[in-house]
Amino acid sequence: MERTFAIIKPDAVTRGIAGEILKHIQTAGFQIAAIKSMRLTKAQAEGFYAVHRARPFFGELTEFMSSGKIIAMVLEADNAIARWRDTMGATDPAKAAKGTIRNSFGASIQNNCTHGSDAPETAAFEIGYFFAGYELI
Ligand code: 3AN
Repeated sequence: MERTFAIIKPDAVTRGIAGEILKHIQTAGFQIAAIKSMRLTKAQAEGFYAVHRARPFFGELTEFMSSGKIIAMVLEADNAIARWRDTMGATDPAKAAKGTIRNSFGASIQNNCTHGSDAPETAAFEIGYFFAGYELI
């Protein structure tokens, strides 16, 4: 069993489609090992996306991620990191495969409904950024 970190982003929560995305997650065979709803401050969003600090969209991205509530999750499955990225689809919803979350619900590269860790090291950092050890028992 592998763990990955996932977010239902503010665009999806605001549109009231978090339930549909959770259903998609469960149908795809993930166990939800931990889940919480919260609103990030700008500084917390900047810390989370620190690897993207030099990118031109960093300000816009962290504004967006702190613009409303998110749902943060730890997902568990065999090969969870790659499987969750396949379930989400490509970053750009227009390029995401049919049936993926981003293709079904995403509006733009920024407003693409979900986040997923891209490697074991990022999963470890991201899970630790959002969840304490006692929340993951
Ligand atoms: P992914 O989330 O698919 O791993 P990354 O890591 O390249 O994609 O980008 C992180 C987040 O930054 C994306 N989920 C998206 O919201 C945002 N993003 C990526 N590229 C752009 C862009 N060109 N313009 C605006 N936002 C972007």
